[in-house]
Amino acid sequence: MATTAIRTDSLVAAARAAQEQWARRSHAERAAVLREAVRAVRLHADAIAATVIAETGKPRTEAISNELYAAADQAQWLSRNVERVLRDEAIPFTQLHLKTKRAKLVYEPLGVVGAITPWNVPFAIPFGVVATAVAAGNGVVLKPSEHTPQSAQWVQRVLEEAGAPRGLVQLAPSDREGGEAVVAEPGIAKVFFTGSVAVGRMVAAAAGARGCPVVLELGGRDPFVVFADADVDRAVEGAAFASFLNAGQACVSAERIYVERPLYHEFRRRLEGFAESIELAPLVLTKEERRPEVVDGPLADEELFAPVVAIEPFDGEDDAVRKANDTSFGLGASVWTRDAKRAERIGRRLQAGMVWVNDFGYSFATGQAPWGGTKASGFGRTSGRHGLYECVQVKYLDADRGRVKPGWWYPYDERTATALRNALDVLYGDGVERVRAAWRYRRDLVHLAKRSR
Ligand code: TXE
Repeated sequence: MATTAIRTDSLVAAARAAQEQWARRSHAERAAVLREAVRAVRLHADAIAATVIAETGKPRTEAISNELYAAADQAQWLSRNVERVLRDEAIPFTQLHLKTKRAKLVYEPLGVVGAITPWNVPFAIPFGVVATAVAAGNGVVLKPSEHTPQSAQWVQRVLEEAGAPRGLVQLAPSDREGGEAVVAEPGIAKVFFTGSVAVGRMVAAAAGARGCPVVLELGGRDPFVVFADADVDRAVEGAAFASFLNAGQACVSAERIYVERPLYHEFRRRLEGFAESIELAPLVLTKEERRPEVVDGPLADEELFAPVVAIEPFDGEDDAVRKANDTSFGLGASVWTRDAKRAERIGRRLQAGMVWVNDFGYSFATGQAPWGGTKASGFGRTSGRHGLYECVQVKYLDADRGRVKPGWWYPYDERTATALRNALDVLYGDGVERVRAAWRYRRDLVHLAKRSR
């Protein structure tokens, strides 16, 4: 622990040294680095995919679609949008008594942040968190999973090759103690944790003990709700993909399928048939060879993280929503129906951070979509403008020339208190009521105006 703690301290110091000059670069200069990062991801695409496959064994298709596409899209979106999202924002003043005010919101980097990431998506998840934090002007100490340290090295290499200052992205020792040290390190301004609920809560408690904010991207038990009017071919293939992608080792994998009763038996039979055609990679940590399994629901309210999906029928929209929400988790969800109004109606009722319609999970590989959950699945967001907002602190910056003195300053007296009371009806009254108050209290307004000189 002592060794890790010393290294973490020096990692933070090195990241801060780079971050101080990085924070002075313009949004446009930072965006240019993110644009270069897209090129670097493509340049090293095959090597990155090979590293991910070597460390996780995932199929090449998933190493490309779920890792490279997600990273390239994240960097491209950041390069095109970081300036728009984080540029200074003028505050409009419509209040009569503040019409001489000028102020703006400025979005300031946090300094050096910590990222702690899991083994199941070992390049795209750390890349997305780190690229967003860097785009916002921060330095990052990345603590990858102990099972996939090589994939994480590509994150540092791609961003440095793209022009991020050397040292801006530091790699912490990948063991558990490395994670604990990042959380405990006073120089870490915020921790972005992606992982299991149990560890996420420990991290949040440890960070909270020193007043350090966190974003928690935790586990899920996603519902997959199929109405009888759905496109059955698409829903069956979608269910297979959502349930067995990465051999079920995906935070948003479908773990509960609910099918409207008239379609239930046909859907289950076809899903089981389709599942027989799917070859799965061995589980990452145990190397266990598993076949896709469709079992009777409901199961216990625990994240399965395996190629197993529970299926059961439902009767009507309320029953579907009740069953889908009957879990402590709330990460993703999907609704399958040809009725767009119903899809939105159900989607609004599902307790989840992300609801896909006649599709699953694709927004992970889109830079514009926020990613994250609710309930036990965590809080805060990575990706998109909400992900950028998590990486800054917003400051209200005034710019008053000091020519008008507020009427409510000292000296206090009854005359002024009464004038202020009456001015309330003038400033916040509606329509005619406001005009009448202005006439009735015109001497009070003159009194306040004289005090403001
Ligand atoms: O998680 P763990 P894993 C979730 C997924 C599943 C888990 C799988 O749902 O629950 O991640 O990944 C480090 N202090 N998501 O097994 O064990 C550990 O070394 C500090 C959700 O890796 O929680 C690793 O780097 N750090 C996600 C990281 O924490 C500690 C998408 C996660 O480890 C630590 C993908 C400690 N005490 C997977 N103990 C989403 N919601 O988007 C361990 N670590």
